[in-house]
Amino acid sequence: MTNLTLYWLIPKDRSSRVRWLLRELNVEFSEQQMNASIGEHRSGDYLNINPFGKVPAIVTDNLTLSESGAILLYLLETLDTEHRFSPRRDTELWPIFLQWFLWGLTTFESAVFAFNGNQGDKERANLERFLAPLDHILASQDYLLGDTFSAVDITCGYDFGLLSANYDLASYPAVQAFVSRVLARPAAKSFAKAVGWP
Ligand SMILES: N[C@@H](CCC(=O)N[C@@H](CS)C(=O)NCC(=O)O)C(=O)O
Repeated sequence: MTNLTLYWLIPKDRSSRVRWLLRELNVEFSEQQMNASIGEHRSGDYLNINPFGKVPAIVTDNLTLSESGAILLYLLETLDTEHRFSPRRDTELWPIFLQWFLWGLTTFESAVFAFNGNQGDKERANLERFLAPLDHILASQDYLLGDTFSAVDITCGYDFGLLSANYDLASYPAVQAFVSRVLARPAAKSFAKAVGWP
């Protein structure tokens, strides 16, 4: 893939997922940061890239694509040919990968955003219903798919990074260790810094 440009707004927006995977894949890319304060993403040329005025988006020589999940799946399909970050399609792990991938982009992401937006009892309870079973799962495995890091640890790791800025994970030690493990990866460095992870 040649001449990939990643469009983004602020260091912890969802472009972090894309940047993280691109770095894991060792792909060279350019970045185009837009000025959120003047609404650069909601006007002018960017609306030709994403008419909804949302980031992230990527532009390559022959493709324009938005939605962080779609971009990740596309990058995996085209660049992760050795399946270092996603299982082969003919294995039992593939549907489980999809389950976690979409859980991180929908169910869990909305619980985290709701909690970060309004740290009320209802939002906290909704979040903790996920953290308790997750802690149980991660007590016996290092990553969401098992022993091996994969792109679902990026979709969900992004959510955890955002959450960790507002929520003390100490009551969920296996989750806390997982977050620490994935955010310590060199490819996650700029995102970890943006969310204040030590
Ligand atoms: N489901 C989309 C969500 C995109 C989204 O809401 N992006 C935010 C930044 S993380 C955005 O563009 N906000 C600016 C705005 O809505 O004006 C994805 O995963 O890419």
